[in-house]
Amino acid sequence: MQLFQSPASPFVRKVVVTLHETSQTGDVELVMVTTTPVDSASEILPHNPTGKIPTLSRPDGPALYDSRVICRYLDARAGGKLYRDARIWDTLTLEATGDAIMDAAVSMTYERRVRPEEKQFDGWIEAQWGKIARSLDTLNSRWMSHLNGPLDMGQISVGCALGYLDLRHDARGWRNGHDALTRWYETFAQRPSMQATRPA
Ligand SMILES: N[C@@H](CCC(=O)N[C@@H](CS)C(=O)NCC(=O)O)C(=O)O
Repeated sequence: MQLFQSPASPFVRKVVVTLHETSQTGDVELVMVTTTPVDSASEILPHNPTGKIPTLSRPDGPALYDSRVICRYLDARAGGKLYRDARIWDTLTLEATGDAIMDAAVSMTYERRVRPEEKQFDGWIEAQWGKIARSLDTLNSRWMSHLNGPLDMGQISVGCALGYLDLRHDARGWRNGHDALTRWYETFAQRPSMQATRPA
């Protein structure tokens, strides 16, 4: 299988962390691409019409996208320990929360890096940060018991989202007012899967 990827993408990191956590790194070749909302990588388009990463091509069926589909596929392929039936709705909602932080944070990055300066919209960027700030409050106040439980895809998504905030939006200081989440992330970020996928 081939994973179209770029190491700075938090959505890609979810997938690669999942490969590590399920001992499948040897089954997937990582193919580096550069793709943006206004310039899709041509290598991806035959597999994924949206041009987005991560995209996983596989020999026995159509390519898979987006990260939620790929992670669930890889987990099922490895025996299914990251989406446990007993708490599936919580796991999926936590994964969606991590993904929503990534969506907003990646959008903020694109606004500054891809959109021409004269068209950039500060109010829109602040509204994206508002989504992130509210999500951080919710994680810190309602989700710590789940985050501190057995490893699942919700935790992986939140861990990758927080890692991306450090990478691209460090100046926002996401840790302020989120002590429990900060403590959890300090430990989670030490996992070998997270250490092996740290963006440069
Ligand atoms: N919902 C998608 C989001 C993927 C995504 O937005 N990836 C970004 C890179 S971080 C991308 O490919 N951007 C190019 C584009 O928007 O066309 C997922 O979970 O995989």
